[in-house]
This record gives sequence, structure tokens and C-alpha cells, in this order.
Amino acid sequence: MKFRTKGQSSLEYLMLIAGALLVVSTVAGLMFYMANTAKENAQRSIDELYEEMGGDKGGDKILLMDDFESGTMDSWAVVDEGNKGAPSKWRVLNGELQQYSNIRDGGKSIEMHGTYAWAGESDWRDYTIYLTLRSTDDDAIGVMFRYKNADNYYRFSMDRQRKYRRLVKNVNGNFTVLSEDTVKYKLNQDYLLKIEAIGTNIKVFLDGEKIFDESDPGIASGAIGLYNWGNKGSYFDNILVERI
Ligand SMILES: [Ca+2]
Ligand SMILES: [Ca+2]
Repeated sequence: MKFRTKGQSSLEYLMLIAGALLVVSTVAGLMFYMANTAKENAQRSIDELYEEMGGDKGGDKILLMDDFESGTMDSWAVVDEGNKGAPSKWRVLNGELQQYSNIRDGGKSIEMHGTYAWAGESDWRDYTIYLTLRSTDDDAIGVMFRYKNADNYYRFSMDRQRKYRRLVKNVNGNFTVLSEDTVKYKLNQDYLLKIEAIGTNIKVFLDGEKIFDESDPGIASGAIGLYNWGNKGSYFDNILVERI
């Protein structure tokens, strides 16, 4: 009888400890999850979206890949066009490419000359660009493609303060808007941007959602560029350019 009572209380004691451990580990796990969930979700969705969108991250179709884990931006050439807040300040920080100057022009036209870092070849024709970008400032950030030179390229950009997402072409220095809407991007959020250029067709996807689908014969081939205007909190990472 005494033994049985002792056994029961030991069992209850063990169950109490087990219960307490369960609560502690659950709380600790929840705290860890809450601390890391944003980053993990971003990374997980990036990997998933690469796969969903057909990026194989390997093989002979890869034209360019840069995750900036090397700590350098040696593959990229910087061009500053804005005359206010110049020069640009590009650097690799914590495995991301960052631009942290407010370099810009007057911002009175769709030209929106800021700064960009470009890489690639002028004969790249049909390709898909994948990358992640994030802005902690509220001005323009985006990507140029089929970049021949400073006067010939396409550019997708989005500006939170001015409330636009916009696809433009620059042919011989003359800018034309091909597509535009008024959606504001979220501050400090990693976006997965995918741009597909096949022949005259250009598609822009943001986090897997197709936002622009245009046909334009303006520029047939060219490199890519990472662009921003008046944006001292521009971050770029996980650049993948895949030949189609
Ligand atoms: Ca990286
Ligand atoms: Ca700014």
C-alpha cells in the first residue's frame, strides 16, 4: 500500500516534470519561431518559387548567378546618373548587395535617373531573371534588362512614395511607359522578382503573381542591371539569369 502510493506520487511527479518541460520547450520553440519566421518564410518561399517557376539553378542554361556570399560585387559595374545625393554607395553587406545613398535626379519625368549596377552580355536575348529585392527606404527600386548601354534598355521599377510599379523602355534615350499600376510595395519585405523576356514578349512576376505582360519589339538583347532612385535602403540578392 505504501509502495503503491509512493509509486503513484513518483509517476505524478514525473508527469509534472514532463508537462513542465513540454510547456517550456513549446514556449521556447514559439519564441524561436517568432524570431526567425520572417527570414525562414522568405527563404522558403524563394526556394519554392524558384522551383514553381522552373528555375533549376544549375546546368548550362545559367548565364549569371550571384548570391553575394563572396563578399564582393566584382561582376558588377556601377553607373551613377542622378546628380542629387551623388555619388552612389554600393557595398556587399551580410551576403546581400546594398546601395545606401539617396542618389537621384529631379524626379520630374519617367526617366528617374538614379544609380545602377549592371552585369552580363549585350547578346543575351531570351532569358529569365530571378532575384530578391527589399527596400527600407520608400523610393524606387527595380531591375533593368536587355541593357545595351545607358540609352537603351527595359526597366521594371516600383516606388512606394510615388505609388507606382512600372515597366518602361529607354530607346536612344527616349523613355516610354509600357505598363503601369499604382500598387505600393511593402517596406522591408523581401520580394521575389521574376522577369521573363522571350522575343518581343515581356512578363513581370512579383512573388509569383504575374503583374505585367507586354509585347514590345524595342530592344532584342542585352545585359541586366540592379536599379534604384533616391533609395538609400536598397537590397538585392539571389540573382539568377537563365537562358530560355
Ligand atoms: Ca546572399
Ligand atoms: Ca529616399
